[in-house]
Amino acid sequence: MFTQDRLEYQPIPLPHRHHMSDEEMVTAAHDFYSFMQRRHTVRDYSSREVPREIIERCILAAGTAPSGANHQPWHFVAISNPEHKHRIRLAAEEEEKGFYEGGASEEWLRALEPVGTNQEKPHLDIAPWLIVIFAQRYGQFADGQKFKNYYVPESVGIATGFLIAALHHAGLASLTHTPNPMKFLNGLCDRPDSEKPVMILAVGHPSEDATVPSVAKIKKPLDEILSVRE
Ligand code: IYR
Repeated sequence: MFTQDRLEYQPIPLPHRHHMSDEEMVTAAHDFYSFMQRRHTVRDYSSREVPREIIERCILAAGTAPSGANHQPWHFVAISNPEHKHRIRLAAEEEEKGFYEGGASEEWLRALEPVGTNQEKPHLDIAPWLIVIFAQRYGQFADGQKFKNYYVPESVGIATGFLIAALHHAGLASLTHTPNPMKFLNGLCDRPDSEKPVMILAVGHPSEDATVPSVAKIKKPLDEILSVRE
């Protein structure tokens, strides 16, 4: 919803079409699966810088995601400024301390054991970019008038998935980080209260000695995640 003027339904010819045989599509599906299998959630980053243009293009790719009524209820804040990143780290670690030292249930902490997380979040300093993702419950016209957004968590989830895949395609690693609670991000990112912080995506290149938890590579087999009725 970009304008207060009433937008009308106006069909246009489908702008792009695939022209692939079934064989080509099978190959493409296999190739994409292999490509996505090579994506790893990375917690250890090198200090190698990442040009802003790559981040901007990946955000544009995320912005192509489908959304409720095409309202695109998301906002991304990309931060490379070291002081700004450090402020986020300090605030996130403060929240995480509360989480790991009593806020989280025993069951939750047990679930996180094989992932190996704790309250230390050095990636928030070291990763060259932090992308903070906000969900907009309401949109706002230039004059301040509000309008409702629809299917907001679904829409932002899809856009975030696109973003993670776009970053991987561009040769970058990322980490979905969700400090608990996250409201401090509104203040630190200068975003209105009507927006809900969804996650911080740390983005960069893995360090030489980067590791991943072995459990992260155990993915459910097809027969567990798919039922087919033919
Ligand atoms: N926010 C905490 C805890 C955490 C929770 C889940 I669910 C994870 O998959 C990973 C971590 C942290 O970032 O450490």
